[in-house]
Amino acid sequence: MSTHPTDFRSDRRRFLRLGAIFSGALTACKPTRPVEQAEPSSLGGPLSPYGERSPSEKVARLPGFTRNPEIGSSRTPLQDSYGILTPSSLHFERHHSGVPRIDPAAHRLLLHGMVDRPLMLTLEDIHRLPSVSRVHFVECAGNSGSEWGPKLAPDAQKAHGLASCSEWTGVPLSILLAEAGVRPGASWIVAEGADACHMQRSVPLKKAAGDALIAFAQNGEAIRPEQGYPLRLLVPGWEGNMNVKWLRRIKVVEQPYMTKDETSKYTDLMADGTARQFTFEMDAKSLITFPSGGHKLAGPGVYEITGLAWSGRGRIDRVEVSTDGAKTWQNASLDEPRLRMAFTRFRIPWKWDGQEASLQSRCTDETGYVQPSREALLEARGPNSQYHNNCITIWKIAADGGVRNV
Ligand SMILES: Nc1nc2c(c(=O)[nH]1)N[C@H]1C(S)=C(S)[C@@H](COP(=O)(O)O)O[C@H]1N2
Ligand SMILES: [Mo]
Repeated sequence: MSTHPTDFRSDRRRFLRLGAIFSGALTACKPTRPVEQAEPSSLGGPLSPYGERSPSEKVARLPGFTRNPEIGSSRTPLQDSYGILTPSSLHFERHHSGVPRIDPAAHRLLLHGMVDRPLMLTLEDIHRLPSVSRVHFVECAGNSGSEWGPKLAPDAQKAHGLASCSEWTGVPLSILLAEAGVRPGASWIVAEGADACHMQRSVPLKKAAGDALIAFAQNGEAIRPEQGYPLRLLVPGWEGNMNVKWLRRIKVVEQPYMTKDETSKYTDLMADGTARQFTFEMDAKSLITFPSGGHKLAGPGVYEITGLAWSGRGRIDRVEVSTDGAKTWQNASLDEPRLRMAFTRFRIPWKWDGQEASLQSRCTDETGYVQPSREALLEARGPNSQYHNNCITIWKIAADGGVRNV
């Protein structure tokens, strides 16, 4: 088995020459006419105060719930994504008690506990403080849970859609902590949401005073209600649950509070029956988004394999792709910018010969951590785990072009 990735650039040149096969088809096309156009010269639609996508576009989140539609999660259609940003309208959702309707004028953020000067802040106060914008993924610890088996989810959305990536704008929590004056002996914070479940999570003070943000904007506008309007805690690279939405309170404390959202229900149960107390960081993961489960290749020929990679520990340094069942691997090209704790888009050209094929990607982050195979992950973690699955996904291409998760 060769693990030497070959240089993809020579392949790329071959690939572009193959573009010639499309040229006949292109010249044969008729010029486009707008749909339902009465006369070629009639005016188009009016101006609008808030934009909407083309009515021809149907890509959507996939809601899943057991009893009430307020409590559950909806998944991002990763297989239909372009680039690294998730449109806010397609950002996955995970709500424990529905989306609260919050009046921004009445909302307050309380910062108290082991501090010299407790703060009670309005949104106006928060907007006056220095802020930053950063691109980060949010991923639920339960994402890719189906990949533990035995029944694998059929497509990228169902398997991995509890992950999305946005540009978040907010005030570094470090600024508020410095303003309040953290007392000696404090080493954690507890963050609390204003939804009915009052989601509470303990975060080590080092992370809270490090890169955590009190975010009020997402992709250039106010955070969507589903994502925590008007404020959410953003804990870059750490499990989704810690990114407390509808944030109303931060208490500086001396130890983790072991809240209801931190019980054994949310831990990783190991093979020997012991559980990891906390698993904060999301391990490096990658998946091919095209072609992926549910897609159907039109026929033999040239395709661009593309996908997403991310790591809770920093930047993605490398993504390798195998199209022959992990016998050989090639380095994919990585779109810039490659941001820390953010989606990175990878691409590699591929010529499908019409035979059965097995496609997979494997990423390495800047710490040198390499994404494991399913066998390696199961060996390390045992059969009891539900959370924090980051194993390699294998898409099987059938001779008829159909794509399955195997
Ligand atoms: N207040 C509050 N915060 C919350 C939750 C919640 O139910 N209530 N869900 C958590 C979970 S489990 C996840 S995975 C993320 C999901 O964030 P999103 O809905 O913006 O994708 O929010 C977290 N923050
Ligand atoms: Mo979650």
